[in-house]
Amino acid sequence: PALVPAAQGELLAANLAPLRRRHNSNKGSFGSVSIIGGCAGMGGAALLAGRAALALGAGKVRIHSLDARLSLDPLWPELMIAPLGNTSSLAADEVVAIGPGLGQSPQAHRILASVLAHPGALLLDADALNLLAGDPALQQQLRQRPRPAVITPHPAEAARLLACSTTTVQQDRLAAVRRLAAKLGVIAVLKGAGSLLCGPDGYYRLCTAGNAALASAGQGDILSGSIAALLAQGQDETSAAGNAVWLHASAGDRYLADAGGPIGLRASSTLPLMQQLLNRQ
Ligand code: NPW
Ligand code: AMP
Ligand code: MG
Repeated sequence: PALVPAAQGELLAANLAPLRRRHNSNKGSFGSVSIIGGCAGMGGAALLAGRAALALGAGKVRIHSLDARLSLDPLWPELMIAPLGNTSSLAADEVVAIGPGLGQSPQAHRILASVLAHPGALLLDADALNLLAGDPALQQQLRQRPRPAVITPHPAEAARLLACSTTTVQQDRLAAVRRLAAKLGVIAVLKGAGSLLCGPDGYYRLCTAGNAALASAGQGDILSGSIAALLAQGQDETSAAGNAVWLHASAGDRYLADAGGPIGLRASSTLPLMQQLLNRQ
């Protein structure tokens, strides 16, 4: 068991049983995900998040890319890719993950402001968090959401949101994640060695799995898509974030054991390891 309440000491294993599938289910049973990101030069981040959402079982995945040239993932043609339109095209019940490769342009800022009003499940990562850090009005909008969003900052993104240094975040990671969850009214995941999850009510858990094999470009984008997939399959925000963190970290541990060391795990190659863990539960 790798998700433990950090203080109380009671052990909690990841709970993936609700993801088992009925024999007569169909793709509509497993929800829709929209990934918003992928500006010029960072299309890969949105593709990684989209691939992760598909790989972890979302029924349908669409990438809304800021780069109009990105229209197909030839290796994963199952992914739908549309140029960024307006957010009225998002269905109320779909899961929206915004941020991977989003950039911080005025267009990105505008789309983030309108996406914060999305009534369905919402995840903010990467540049969505950087934009949020610079705009108290967006933070207020986030706090007022009836359904709390999930945010997944790495330590530098957390520091920007808290207006402190990365060192301060890392010196007391639990205090940092608690402050983030309370300040923004969200379920916050503070990523890095020993990822921490904290809800706005102060509930928190520590992930003891994971290792430096995961310290490579795109791993955060994989985590975002994975959380979105579990949300699309009906898990609540805390369960989806906790289970995806556990699957991702444990896939890193599986790689370390199989490869005999932490070097060389590409973010894309984490997905089959996560699929195995998910299906064998
Ligand atoms: P250092 O170097 O230690 O001072 P940024 P980003 C720190 C997209 N991507 N513990 C560390 O600082 C993303 O989606 C696109 C401590 C590090 O150098 C974003 O939209 C890809 N410190 C955009 O790029 C693949 C830690 O933060 C700095 C830490 C920018 O995101 C890559 C980097 O943070 C990427 O996902 C830790 N555990 N982790 C693509 N293929 O298209 C991070 N830091 O400046 O926010 O940049 O994370 O690369
Ligand atoms: P990002 O920095 O957004 O690409 O996210 C990196 C992902 O890899 C997060 O899920 C981190 O928790 C994970 N990760 C990176 N380095 C480590 C590490 N040394 N130990 C455990 N997990 C890590
Ligand atoms: Mg990231």
